Amino acid sequence: MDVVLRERSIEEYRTIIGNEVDEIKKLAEPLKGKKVLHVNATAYGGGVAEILHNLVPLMRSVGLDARWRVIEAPDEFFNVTKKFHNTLQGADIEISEEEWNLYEEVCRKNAELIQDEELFVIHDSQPAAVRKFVDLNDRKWIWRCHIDLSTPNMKVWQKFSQYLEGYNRLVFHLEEYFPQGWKERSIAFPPSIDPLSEKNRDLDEDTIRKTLERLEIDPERPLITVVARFDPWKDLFSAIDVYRLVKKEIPEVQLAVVSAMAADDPEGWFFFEKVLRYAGTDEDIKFCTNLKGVGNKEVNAIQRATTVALHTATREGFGLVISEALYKRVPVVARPVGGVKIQVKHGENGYLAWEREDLAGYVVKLIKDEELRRKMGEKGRQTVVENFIITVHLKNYLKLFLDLLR
Ligand code: UPG
Repeated sequence: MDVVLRERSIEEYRTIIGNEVDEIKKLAEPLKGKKVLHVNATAYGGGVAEILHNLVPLMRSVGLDARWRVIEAPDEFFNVTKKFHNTLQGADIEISEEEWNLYEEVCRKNAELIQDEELFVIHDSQPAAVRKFVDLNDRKWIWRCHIDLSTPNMKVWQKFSQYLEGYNRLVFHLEEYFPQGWKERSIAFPPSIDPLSEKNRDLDEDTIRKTLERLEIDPERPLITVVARFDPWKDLFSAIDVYRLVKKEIPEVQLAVVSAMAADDPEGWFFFEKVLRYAGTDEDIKFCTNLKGVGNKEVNAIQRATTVALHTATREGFGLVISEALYKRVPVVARPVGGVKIQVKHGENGYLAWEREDLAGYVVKLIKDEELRRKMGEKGRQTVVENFIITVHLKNYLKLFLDLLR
């Protein structure tokens, strides 16, 4: 299924990056009309869909004939690919022969829908094997990995990596994710957030206040926010523990757990239930899910009303939610993992710590010190504008395409 894209113009970004817009247009000149197909597993929920909704229209706006397709697959397929997601980030679980066969079969069927593109960007593990079943060897194939691949389950990786053989380039968020034996074909650049999307653009005070009211969040009391899918690696249990430790010192504190159910994540429902049970009857923990109508605008409003953003993930390819908070001038307290490390500069725009007690200590410090929050907030905004906004990301893709089509 091709995803319907909205219109976007690179000109709209002039207010943010000034004349760099002209540089991007020039860079894209030789790529005019090139057919680029992005393929992933879901049009809704999670970081990859978030990026593609913004990036593909922007690629079109600089002249590329870019499209985005979501693979068609039954629910059982996503049970298997969630296992890939978990094992490739290090989980010790088995994938049966039957599951591998189902995976290949679904990718083979989706490969039949592939036609005459010149460049393919295949995102994450779900559609990776499509390449194996497409005979277009003179085209350029990119595998874009969104997760932390530094410590994969080797048994799964050895088998899975065979599907990557036909790719010209593997793109990771960080160099530390380059797999052994694949370094020459690998490159790294970070993903991005879109400052003009509904998730990140400026909101007026009234919209923010009304959103909080609807979600029963008190705007007068401090708010810790964690935005993360219901996924084992996000460790929402620790986020609740940190909040409880903070509450001992600051009883009026509230916690917003902003979490969506992604269409390609069957495990989400189980985690949702576990996290709810763990939170118990504490009414100051506010669950803000897509089931309650929390979409991009609401996430934006909650992030803007946040006193301190918290992120307790134990593995994180990048973590768009960190940049989303920093861009809104909200300091972030997080664990020093994967892509979080390149966004949060300890003591500058937030704090990094592993243990729950330490994380809670930093949250308390920030809640109590408005001036510190203001200073860190400014630095955070700058970090994102310089490194993690969509125009930087677009440039990196354009350079990669130019390099491959040379
Ligand atoms: N989000 C919502 N509503 C929610 C919860 C999340 O809109 O209730 C959004 C969130 O605002 C963000 C995205 O979903 O835009 C989540 O992205 P991210 O924090 O990056 O996490 P993942 O969904 O796990 O995304 C995967 C990787 C991650 C990487 C991302 C993009 O795990 O590390 O940054 O892909 O490459």
